[in-house]
Amino acid sequence: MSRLIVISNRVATPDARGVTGAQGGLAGALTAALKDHGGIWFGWSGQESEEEESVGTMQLRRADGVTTATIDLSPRDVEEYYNGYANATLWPLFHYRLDLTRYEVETAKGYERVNQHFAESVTPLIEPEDLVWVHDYHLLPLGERLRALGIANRVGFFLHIPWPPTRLFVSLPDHEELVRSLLAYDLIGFQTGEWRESFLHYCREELGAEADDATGTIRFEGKTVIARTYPIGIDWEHFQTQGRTEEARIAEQRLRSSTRDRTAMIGVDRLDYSKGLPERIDGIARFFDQHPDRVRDLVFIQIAPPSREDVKSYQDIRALLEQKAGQINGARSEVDLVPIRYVNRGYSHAELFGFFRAAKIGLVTPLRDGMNLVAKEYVAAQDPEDPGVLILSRFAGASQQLGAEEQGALLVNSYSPDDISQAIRLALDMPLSERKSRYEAMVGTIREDTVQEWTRRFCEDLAASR
Ligand code: ADQ
Repeated sequence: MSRLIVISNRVATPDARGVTGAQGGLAGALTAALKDHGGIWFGWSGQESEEEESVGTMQLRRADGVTTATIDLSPRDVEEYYNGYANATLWPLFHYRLDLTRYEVETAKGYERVNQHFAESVTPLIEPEDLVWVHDYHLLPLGERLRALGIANRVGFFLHIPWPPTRLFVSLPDHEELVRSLLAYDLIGFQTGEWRESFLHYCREELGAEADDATGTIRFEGKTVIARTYPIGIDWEHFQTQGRTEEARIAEQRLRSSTRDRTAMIGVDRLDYSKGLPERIDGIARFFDQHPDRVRDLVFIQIAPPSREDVKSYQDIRALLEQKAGQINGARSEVDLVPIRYVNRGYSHAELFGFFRAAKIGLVTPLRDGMNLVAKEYVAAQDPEDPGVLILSRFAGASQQLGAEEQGALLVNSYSPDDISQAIRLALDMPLSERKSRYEAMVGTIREDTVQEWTRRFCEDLAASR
């Protein structure tokens, strides 16, 4: 078996592994794949160096059978590449938020510079037979940079977020250059058919490439690339193990005893405008307006740890959310009742399991999301004999797997307060038999299409890509 070189913006170093966040399942799965294949995980350490320029000092560490290699970035690189082009240009644009997308020549240059720096740093670590797997929007042009440095290996790329429709994507000044650079990969993976379709559409319409929908084969200027879908899943076994811990039991108990005879409804998200949090609060407010007699039936718990706090749009969303939650609580609270609990911190997966289990409604309403693993975790934490109801945005990649007609999740238009309000009412009143049948329609794919399966499929296809 070939060795595997994983390259991503951040690396789950041994001491940070499995703490919280997307890192949890993904880090576990990539670590397992690295153990099987042997190899190295390369990326940014998360540290800023003292130097003006990012210099090539690399930290190599080996623990639990996995080698990680990290570099520090200069403050300027962090500002231009990470806070700038990645998170203030590509992230909003790829989540269809042209209104928040900033186009700055300086940050675009910083992005190019750091990709070049990544390529130069990782190249000496790559051996001729290695499989190279690059992750996410921070590193779109990395494949081309590696090729320019003589890397002839099979190199694959996976995009964790949506690919935007062509009409939006062309607003990026260097859209063509970026896509041309992507065609240096052998295999490009997307979360869903919708994002893959948008990418093929761009290649066909804007580049004049030959792109076959059925096979995903793109031919352009003598190059052949394959675009496929690999919907990411959760680490089912690990999550269930977490669910059996004392920590999970205590968390479940805490939530149950503090909500008593009310139905707990839960939202768990990184604090990010793509997650539709203010719109969600508007939906809940609409529910209370339409059903004032039911204010006492429901407690909404929103867990949202801050993220990317150096980016202005993230500071704005936080302020807006606090204001909206405050308004409803001001208008609807009683001495013994606060309808919305808004918690600004992260929890372990064991605790989240407990909270999900105690909450009879899971409210997952992003405005746009590559996949959304919280939706899958919510279902995975339910008691099969008395499962809760998942309300899921039709704009999350996960809706394509979990939201078949009249089955699985209750799908909503996350921009519509009326839609959210109606789904909450349906969920509150849903009989056990329907809750069970909807749960059963979702749980099979979540149990089977795990993050391990996702890793295995991608690596297998990459190995077979030439
Ligand atoms: P994210 O945008 O971070 O990921 P998501 O898929 O929901 O979104 O993953 C979040 C992870 O973080 C989940 O495992 C969740 O449990 C965890 N998490 C969230 N809030 C937490 C909290 N308060 N405490 C602890 N853990 C918390 C990006 C894309 C997604 C895509 C993933 C994986 O935006 O669309 O599904 O990558 O590819």
